[in-house]
Amino acid sequence: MTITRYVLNEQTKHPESRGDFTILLSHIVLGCKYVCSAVNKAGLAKLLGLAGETNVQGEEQKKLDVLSNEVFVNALTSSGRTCILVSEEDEEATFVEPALRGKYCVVFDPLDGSSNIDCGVSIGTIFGIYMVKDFKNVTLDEVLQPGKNMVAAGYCMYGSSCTLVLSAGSGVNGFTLDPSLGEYILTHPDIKIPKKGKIYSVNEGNAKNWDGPTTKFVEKCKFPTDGSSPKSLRYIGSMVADVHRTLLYGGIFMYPGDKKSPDGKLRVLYEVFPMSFLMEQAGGQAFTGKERALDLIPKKIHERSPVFLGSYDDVEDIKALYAAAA
Ligand code: AHM
Ligand code: MG
Repeated sequence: MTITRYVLNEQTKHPESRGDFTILLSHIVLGCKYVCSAVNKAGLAKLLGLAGETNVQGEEQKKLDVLSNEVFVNALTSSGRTCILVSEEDEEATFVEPALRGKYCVVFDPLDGSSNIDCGVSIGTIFGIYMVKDFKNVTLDEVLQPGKNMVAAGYCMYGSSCTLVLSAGSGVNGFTLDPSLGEYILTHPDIKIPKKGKIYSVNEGNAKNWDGPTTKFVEKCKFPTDGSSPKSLRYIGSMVADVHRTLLYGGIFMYPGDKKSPDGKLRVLYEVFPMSFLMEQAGGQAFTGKERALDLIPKKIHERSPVFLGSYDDVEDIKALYAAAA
């Protein structure tokens, strides 16, 4: 089952559908294949290292970040199915020129985990898709919407294999690129996250500045008082890889706020929302420390939020600690 056949099959379940989503997705898939090939060749093609530019968060851009952003902006605009694009790498949203406009807004991080590029650790692309009513008269408000309004979300992980995980609002499916065919094949149908996990994933180097509930939660992971075994710690520092492992093996991934960065690090629109959408679709939960992550209403396109996401029971535990501290 290739991703193309899978999406076409899904389309037949919606007789009113005119194939716009299928076309949009095929352009996203093309972008993922292109970036996958670039990532694989990066060491050889001298794509590693700095591009000499700084992005909107003041971070140095790598050549691969710049390339991936160009690839996705081109793939999405040329699909003729998008009207607004928000990329982590671009300070302003891109309003697609009127002749090429369609009904979808795409928010994306073209290459997440950039600190891992030069040492060959897994990195990925994250995307979320909103649908607008009137694409001829769009405003930025169309993307400043809660994540629960997304119609689809996904990521592609450039790791030991190239894996695309997608949800269009009815479950989560994983596809692996067969390099000999150049096609994504359905390898992980209907992914469900285990109800409880044995792994926690967080940058513990920030522990000094954590709040009470996060500190207590991690303490409980290491020194459980209910007779259960301690959890294992796994932290790659690439959200796509850390979330992918969490989705398949269960457990919890967290990027909490702390005294230095009360809003944490991860960006709401193109990191927190798509991953929270996938988690909920797989039977897990995503929480900000205050509310369900998908209920957040972003005020700015590059807004950040703390996030705790993963297995249902593990997220329940952190929610209980925040409720007790409130
Ligand atoms: P980036 O978008 O600049 O790559 O930053 C996002 C990444 C995530 O992939 C990852 O979860 C996080 O930053 C790791 O941050 P830290 O190095 O602070 O642990
Ligand atoms: Mg990122």
